[in-house]
Amino acid sequence: MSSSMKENEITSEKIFSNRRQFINNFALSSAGLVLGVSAFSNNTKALTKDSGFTTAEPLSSEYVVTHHNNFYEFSTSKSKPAKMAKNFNPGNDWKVKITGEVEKPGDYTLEDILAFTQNQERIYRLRCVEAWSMVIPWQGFQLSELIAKVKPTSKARFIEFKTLESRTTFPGQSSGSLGFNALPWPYKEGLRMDEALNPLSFIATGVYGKNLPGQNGAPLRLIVPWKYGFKSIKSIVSMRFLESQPQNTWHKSGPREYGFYANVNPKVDHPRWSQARERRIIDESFFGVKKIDTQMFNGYGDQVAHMYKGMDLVRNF
Ligand SMILES: Nc1nc2c(c(=O)[nH]1)N[C@H]1C(S)=C(S)[C@@H](COP(=O)(O)O)O[C@H]1N2
Ligand SMILES: [Mo]
Repeated sequence: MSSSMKENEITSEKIFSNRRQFINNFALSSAGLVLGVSAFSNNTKALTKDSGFTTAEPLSSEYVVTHHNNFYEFSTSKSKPAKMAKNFNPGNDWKVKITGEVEKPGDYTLEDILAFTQNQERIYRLRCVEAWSMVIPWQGFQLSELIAKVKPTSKARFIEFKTLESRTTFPGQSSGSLGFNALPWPYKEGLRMDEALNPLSFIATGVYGKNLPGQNGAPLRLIVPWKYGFKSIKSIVSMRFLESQPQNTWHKSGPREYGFYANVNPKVDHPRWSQARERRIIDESFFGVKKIDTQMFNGYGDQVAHMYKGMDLVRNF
């Protein structure tokens, strides 16, 4: 097959994804445009299935996305992070320290990173391990673009991510505030290199067209939509490229309950609750929501199942 043909395929996918973005904005903008959506709906579905970069499902409202959060550095309450993050507005001088098995280690500012990555929108399902979910329009860039820039060595097989550690910014990191330490700080997460390079792996710098608010992990956070929400680490200050699998915070705090892989899997229950179904949160009626079936890999199997071929997903939960 000629390389020009490949190029054509890439171009047409870009056009399609912009078109889908247009469709989704269209769908949001006013009720009068419902007609436009149905005219394209067949197309939207086919493309959704192909790329996973968007979905035709109803979006969770901006209000719930920014007022029902898990961010234990602030608080273990879902509603408090939005209030407590009011003064947490990091800017473009935020630094991400990149170390380990890379040819180009260094302190990269958000401004540097934004200059060599392409801004995109991704509409993803987010499935929390606590069995609730949302559909969220993120803006940001594909993680693989950042990885390509820092040039991992042939030894790099995993990446460890860390969240900012600062008791002044994050009262939840002081044992005094809760009477106990909710988690071992700083919050850490990890991905295998092929997972990190998967086109679905995304770094969000915005949501609903605005800079990421503090409570959602300002100024940049990971989004890995086929994994439980706790993998999508917030307010990242470091990325370490490693030969061996790093420890992740939730696995460390409860190894029987939370694994390293944390792929969404309706057949593998949490020891204390079922993972077969989830509460889809769309608007402020947080608990008056419909329950839906949880999908394997959160519905992203076409994009990610190949990475786990031959792996025991019960043992590697
Ligand atoms: N640093 C950090 N990252 C975190 C968390 C956290 O407490 N601290 N919570 C995780 C969990 S459990 C979920 S479900 C998502 C929630 O993201 P959201 O508040 O933007 O919806 O963030 C994840 N990332
Ligand atoms: Mo979560």
